[in-house]
Amino acid sequence: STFYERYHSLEDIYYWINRTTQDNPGTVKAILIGSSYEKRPLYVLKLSLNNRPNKKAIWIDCGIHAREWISPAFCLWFVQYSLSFYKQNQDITNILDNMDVYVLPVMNPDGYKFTWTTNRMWRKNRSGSRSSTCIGVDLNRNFDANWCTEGASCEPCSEIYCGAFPESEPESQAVADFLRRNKNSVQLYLTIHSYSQMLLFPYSCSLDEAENHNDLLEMVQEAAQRIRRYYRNTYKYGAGAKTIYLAPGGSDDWAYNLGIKYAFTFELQDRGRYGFLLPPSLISRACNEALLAVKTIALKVIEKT
Ligand code: 0X9
Ligand code: ZN
Repeated sequence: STFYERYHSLEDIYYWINRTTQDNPGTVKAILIGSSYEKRPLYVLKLSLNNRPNKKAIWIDCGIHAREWISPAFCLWFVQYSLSFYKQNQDITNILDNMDVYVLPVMNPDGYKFTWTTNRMWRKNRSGSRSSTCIGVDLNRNFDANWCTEGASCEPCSEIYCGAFPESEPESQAVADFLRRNKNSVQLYLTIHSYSQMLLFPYSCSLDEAENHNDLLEMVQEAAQRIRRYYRNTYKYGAGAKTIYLAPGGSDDWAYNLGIKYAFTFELQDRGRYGFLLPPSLISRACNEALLAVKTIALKVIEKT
């Protein structure tokens, strides 16, 4: 199997980030956007495949939840695919001619490291709190979108602990700060999770309908249709709260409210057979399906804007 068909330790991923920037000096840059609770660097790769000025951008983050290993694997896959198939594949060429892409391969490095060394099923980050001996905040409950209402917990021992206040965690704050600084260029926000095979869009923090609900629905419907056609696999799709559950404080809803009107959460393979323990032999299938969804949605954003 190739490098991209295996899961990688955090050290390997940092090494890969370094190698990828060195090998692609004109097109890939690493941007340090902050550091984790345990002081690990948070690097975003900026892919800029041609020098057209004033380009819009796509943001993709992976690894918010530590145990969802297919997610960082997808970010690596996406970068490799973009660099290899620019000028080879029409869809990715069209996308990269019109948009830069910011890729955060591991938003929660401390948690990811912990799943490799100590507890494979860890979800949250690794921050300590004054009030409890329990460790970790759910970074996808820590954003400022109906923060800590129904669907999150204010109990530090909970798997869906929202933290002491919105953006209390250095990881969520780094991402939020970066997106605030770049909100005029970023038009499409994507966050990659697993598992359950779903393509979700706002809102998850309330039962309200997003103002462009029909646009968003049409985009994920088309993506799911193409996955069914090309890979014979089924993805559910819809607004988060009605498709999966009410879950406030998520990054997608927050980015949407910031003004990034195309915001999506992808839940990759599988539907529960292996769950978070998706075997390496299924990485390529899972990533190709997600890639098809990214392409479908990105092309539609370019068409609409
Ligand atoms: O609960 C979550 O954070 C996500 N599911 S997961 O199994 N990967 O934990 C779903 C997130 C959907 N979006 C929001 N809740 N904003
Ligand atoms: Zn997740």
